[in-house]
Amino acid sequence: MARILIVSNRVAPITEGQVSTGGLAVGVLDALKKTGGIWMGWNGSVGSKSGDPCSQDENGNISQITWPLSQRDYDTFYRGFANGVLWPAFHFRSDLIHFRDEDYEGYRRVNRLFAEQIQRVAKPDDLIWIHDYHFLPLAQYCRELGLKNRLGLFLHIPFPSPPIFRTIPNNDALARDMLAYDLVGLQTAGDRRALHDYCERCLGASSTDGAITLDGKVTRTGVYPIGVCPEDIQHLAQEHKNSREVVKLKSGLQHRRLIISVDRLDYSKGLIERFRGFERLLDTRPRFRGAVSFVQIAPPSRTDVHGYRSLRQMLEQTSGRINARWTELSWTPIRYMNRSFDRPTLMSFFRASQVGLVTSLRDGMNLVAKEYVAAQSEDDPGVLVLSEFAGAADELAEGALIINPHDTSSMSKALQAALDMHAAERRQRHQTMMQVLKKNDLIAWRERFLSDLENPPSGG
Ligand code: ADQ
Repeated sequence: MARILIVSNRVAPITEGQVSTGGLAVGVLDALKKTGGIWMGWNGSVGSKSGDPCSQDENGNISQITWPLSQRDYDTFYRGFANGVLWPAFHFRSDLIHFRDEDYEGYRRVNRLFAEQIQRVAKPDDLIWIHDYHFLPLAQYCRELGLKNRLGLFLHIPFPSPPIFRTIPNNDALARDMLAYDLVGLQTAGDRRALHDYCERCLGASSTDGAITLDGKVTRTGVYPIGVCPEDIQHLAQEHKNSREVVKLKSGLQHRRLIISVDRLDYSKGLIERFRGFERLLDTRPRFRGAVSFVQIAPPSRTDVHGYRSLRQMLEQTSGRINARWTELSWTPIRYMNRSFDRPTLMSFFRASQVGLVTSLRDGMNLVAKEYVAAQSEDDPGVLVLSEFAGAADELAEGALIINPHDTSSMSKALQAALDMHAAERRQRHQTMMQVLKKNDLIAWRERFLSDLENPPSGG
């Protein structure tokens, strides 16, 4: 197979074979570990000049090439356009769009810089796999520099419906540039349909199931739901089930049942709705008072981006209010922690809990849902309560209890059903979901994408 060159905005440092929080970093690292290759992008620091100094670190079979961003590029490209315009719009929150011309110019400038960095490293046969919404126009800049490599984009987040995509200033230029990729991969069939619809209706492109054609150029599209490595997770969770952190968690619970949620602190994850759903459970079903604890782990992210700070305040207020209302001398209903845990600890927390609660208002996939299922014991598994608006619901609908996170009373009913569910039904549902996770694991995701990128259909 050709050498693989992966480009993502942030290249996370690898310590002891792991990267920090974030679905993309976890997915990319696990995918690269098996094949080896180059991983290029921002090193997370803000320097005086973007792209300089460029450093290279070797980590087993993975070579990481990284550079800083200037303050101006960080403010405009990262904070401004990528996370202040594209992230909210792609999560159907046009109301949170904060557009400024200089941010859009910064977004384009940084995409051009990334194209130059790729040009310096790429060999003619490399497969270039670019990740996420930070780089919608990157292939176009690579082509302008004369790169002939096959270029693929995987979008980790949803693609919004056409009326919402149209709220993004310069949406037509962005979508045209996206079509410079050879392959655009999406998480779900719905995301792909939305991209095709937009290109047909707003750009006048023609489209078939697997391709979009504009001005004679054909761009393939495909659905590649990102997966996890279920055996690795099972193993981690099992191995650490009596770790110091788990013992501490359990001793704090004093044999109470546990509902767990883990997310980056982001408005797309439906955290407020979730707190309200749990509150409704306590309100309407008194037998759970004092008998169930809810642990929410949510490390802050993008604290300097518009909207995130106020969300954090709202969450503190809501959890504080609920706790003030229900706490007893020996029981605190919500334990809300703004911190991250290492992967083995997190997986063993999943295994120690009876319910995994995922309430995204929009989510490309949601790896936490899949990790929760993979971490369970086969004999006595917990139940996944999952939002219909997470991409994972397409695959896990048969085994999870599916909810609409805006419907507080149905969320509390689902929580009750999960907490009361008999072992036989839990095992049945768990088995169903494990079959899907094993079939569509992270390796399958990587191989399907790279094979489609490397082998265009005849004539493509
Ligand atoms: P995210 O929005 O980051 O990912 P998600 O898919 O849930 O969301 O991935 C988060 C990852 O970070 C998981 O692997 C989780 O275990 C880890 N994590 C979260 N909180 C943590 C904590 N407190 N401590 C340690 N680890 C933590 C984006 C898209 C998703 C898509 C992924 C992958 O928004 O929709 O599923 O990319 O494509």
